[in-house]
Amino acid sequence: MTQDELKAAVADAAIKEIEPWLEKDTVLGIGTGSTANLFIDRLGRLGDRFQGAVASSDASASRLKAQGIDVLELNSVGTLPFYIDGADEVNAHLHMIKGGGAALTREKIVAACAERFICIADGSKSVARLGEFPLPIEVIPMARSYVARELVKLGAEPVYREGVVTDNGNQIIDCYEFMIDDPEAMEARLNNIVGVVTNGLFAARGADILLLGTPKGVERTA
Ligand code: ABF
Repeated sequence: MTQDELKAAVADAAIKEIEPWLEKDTVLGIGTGSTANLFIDRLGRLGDRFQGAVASSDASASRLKAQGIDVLELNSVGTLPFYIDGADEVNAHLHMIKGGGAALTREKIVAACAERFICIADGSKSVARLGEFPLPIEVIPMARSYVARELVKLGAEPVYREGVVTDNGNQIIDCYEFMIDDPEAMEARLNNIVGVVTNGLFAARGADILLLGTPKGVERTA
């Protein structure tokens, strides 16, 4: 199976996962990226079964609207029953690295409001130890060099993602050569650097359900 077929399989599995829970007033949290896009494309046919969705990026909001799904402001809704999103890496504890698409801040905010986070990913995203994928950090532009120096002290090789401006008007630094032994501790430590808006470790609030696409089928871990 190709990687795209594996992504499609987990998007189908996520639809099956949420479908029994949909009610007229349900608002879903929806992530960003190619796997989330495949999920959005399948969500359209269920559009009359739930109220709408909160999106973690402008790109996902546009795609949801194209499927006829109402996009709501997070501040106008309460707790979301589900947040469905992809990941760049996920470990056995369902801790993740996210943010390859630069949407990490809104992803973390929407995930925080969700009762259950469903991570949908093809098997290549499953790792024993997080960090092979460069960890993204969203920073306030004027703090970029300061934050980069602090990241070097932690052992990372920070690289400014040139030309990228986040939906929040900030910049991204990617941390290379930064293998992470204790994701929860590192997430908190990175949050403490002044000028960091969000780091791409999703460990304090990891996934609750992982749907992983493998050639043998979709593996479900909860
Ligand atoms: C979002 O999309 C990001 O947090 C992550 O960077 C990325 C995964 O993308 P894809 O599904 O295209 O691999 O979930």
